[in-house]
Amino acid sequence: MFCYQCSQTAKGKACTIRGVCGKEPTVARLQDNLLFVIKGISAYLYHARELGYSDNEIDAFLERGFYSTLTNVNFDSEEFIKLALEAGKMNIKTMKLLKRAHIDNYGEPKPTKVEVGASSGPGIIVTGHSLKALEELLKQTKNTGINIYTHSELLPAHGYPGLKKYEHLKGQLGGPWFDQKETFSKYQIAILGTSNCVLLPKDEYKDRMFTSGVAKLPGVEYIEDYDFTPLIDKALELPSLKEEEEKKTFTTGFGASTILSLSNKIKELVEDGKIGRFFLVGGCDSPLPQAKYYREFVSKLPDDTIILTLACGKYRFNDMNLGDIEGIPRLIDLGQCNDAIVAIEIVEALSKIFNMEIDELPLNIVLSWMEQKATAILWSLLALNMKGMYVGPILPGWANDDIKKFLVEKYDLKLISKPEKDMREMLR
Ligand code: FS2
Ligand code: SF4
Repeated sequence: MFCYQCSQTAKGKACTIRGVCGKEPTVARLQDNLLFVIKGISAYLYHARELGYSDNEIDAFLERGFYSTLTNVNFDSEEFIKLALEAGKMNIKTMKLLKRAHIDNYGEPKPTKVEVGASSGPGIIVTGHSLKALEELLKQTKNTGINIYTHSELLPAHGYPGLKKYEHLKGQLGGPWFDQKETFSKYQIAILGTSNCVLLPKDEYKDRMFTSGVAKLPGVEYIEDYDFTPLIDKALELPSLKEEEEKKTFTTGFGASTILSLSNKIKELVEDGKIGRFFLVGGCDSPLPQAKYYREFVSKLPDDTIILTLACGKYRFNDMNLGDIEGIPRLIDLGQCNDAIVAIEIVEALSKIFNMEIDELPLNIVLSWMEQKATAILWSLLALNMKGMYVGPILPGWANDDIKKFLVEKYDLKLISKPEKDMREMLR
C-alpha cells in the first residue's frame, strides 16, 4: 500500500505497511482500484457530456465512490469489492450512454475500409478519443484543402456516416498511441491531441502540435471552445504531404446492428460446425515486449474462429488478412475501448440465440490493459460474471496477493502465458 492522504501518515511521509488509522493494505489497494475504475468511468462520461449527454445515477455513484476513499470512512475489505463491481455496472451504463451519444450524433457505424498513408496536400493528424473534437475540426476545415487523418483510437471515426460524409476525412496515419513520436516526426503536418494517451512531444514538432478538451501538454498551444483557427492556420503554413504510393488498409466500423443482422447466418454456421469458437481479443496496446503475444495468439487461431476486437490493442494484428467464413469476416473491429459495450451487446445476443448462459458460450476473452479505462472495463466484465478471462500483458500492479486470490477463485481470471499453451487450453 501507499497512502499519504492525511496528516496522520507514517513519519509524515506515507503509510506503506498498514495505515496509522488502521487501514489494511488490501483495503488501501481496493481503494486505489476503485479510484482507477472511477477515472475510467469519468473519461467516458466526459466524452458523453461533450455531446450533451449525462446521467444523474452515474454522477451520484462517482460522488459516493470518491467519498468512500476519504480518510476514516470505510474500512471494510468486502464493501470495496462490492463497490468495484457496482463501478463495473456503472461503467456499462456509461459506455451505453456514450454509445447512444455517438449513434444519435453520427449514425450507426458501418464497416469501412480505411486507407493508411498520406494523400497529397496539407493535413492535420488527430489523435485521442474525441469524436466531437474531430467533427468540429471537420466542419471548420471543409473546403480549405486540408486533409484530416486519424491516429490511434480515432480510427473507428471512419465508420460513422455523420463523419464519413466529410470527403476530406482522408485516412489514417500510424497506429497505436505509443507510435506518436515516430508518426508525428515522419509526417510534418499539424497535429491535434483530443484526450488521454497524448505523449510529451518532441521539440521538433511541439510548434505544430495543439491540444483540446482534457488534453494539455507543456509548450503546446491549447485550443479553447473548439475554435481550431490557430491549428488550421498552422496546417496551411506547413508544406504539403506527398502522396504515398503503397497504402495498406484497415477495416473498422462493425456496429452491433451490423453483427446482429447476421445472427441467423451466424447461428447456421455454428450449427453446421463452420464457426467453432468466438474470441474477444482487445484492450489497450502498450510498448511492453510481452504485448507481442496478441499478434502471435491471433495468427495461430484456427480458421473456424471469429475474432472480435476493439481499442488500440487491435493494432497488434489488424493489418492481418484473416479472410472470412462464408461472408462473415473473421476479424471484426468493433471500435474504440468504450465500444466494449458493443462486444457486451453481441455476447448477450449470442447467449439468447444459443439459449446458453454467457459462461457456457463457445467464447474466450483475452484482454490487454494499459490504463484505467481498461480497469473499468475489466470490472464491467466481472460484474457480468464473465469467468475464465485471460488478461495481460502483465498483471495490474494494484492487485496484491489477496486480490489476485479473490479474482482467481471467484472468476478464474488468468494471466496470459504462451500463445500456443493458452490457445490449447481455450480450445479444449
Ligand atoms: Fe488505447 Fe489509450 Fe482507448 Fe486506452 S489509446 S490505451 O486510452 O482507452 O485504449
Ligand atoms: Fe495513513 Fe490512513 Fe492517513 Fe492513509 S488515511 S495516510 S493509511 S493514516
